[in-house]
Amino acid sequence: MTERTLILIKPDGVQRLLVGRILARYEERGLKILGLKLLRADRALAERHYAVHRGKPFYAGLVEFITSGPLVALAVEGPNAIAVARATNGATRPVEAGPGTIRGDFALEVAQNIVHASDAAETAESELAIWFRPDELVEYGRDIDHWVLAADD
Ligand code: IDP
Ligand code: MG
Repeated sequence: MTERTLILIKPDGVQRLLVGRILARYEERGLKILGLKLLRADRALAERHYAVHRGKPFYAGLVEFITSGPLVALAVEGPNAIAVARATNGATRPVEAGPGTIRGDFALEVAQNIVHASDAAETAESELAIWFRPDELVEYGRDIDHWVLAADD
């Protein structure tokens, strides 16, 4: 099923000059980029995004970290995009993330794990709405769609 999901390259990914290489992984997989921007999240935006984690011991540090510098937000679309993006990112704890995943290749610490991706259809919808206005998402066809998507996708 065609899905859309929200991905963030967190401030550590930007500071470590990994934006291009990380974007390439989603792009080369075939996910279609519908929205893309670099911004510095303020506290209100970070708290909305991480509302589900409020009250957890790592929450304060999480908000501090995600607001500590610019990040890259992207909206992508594709078959099973939610699961595909999370698999591309790898496990939350980098020690458990397999080689070949973004976290498995570039991260060591859970608090500096480089990327975020929505975890379910409902969170993808609400997180996309937090980070992108509807007019910031661009719908378009790609010539390669014929090669990477089934006819009924
Ligand atoms: P996810 O990013 O893989 O969906 P979540 O459980 O939703 O993982 O946690 C959100 C983020 O909070 C993680 O990506 C990670 O950066 C941070 N985090 C999760 N658990 C811990 C922890 O135990 N200590 C510090 N940071 C954590
Ligand atoms: Mg999560």
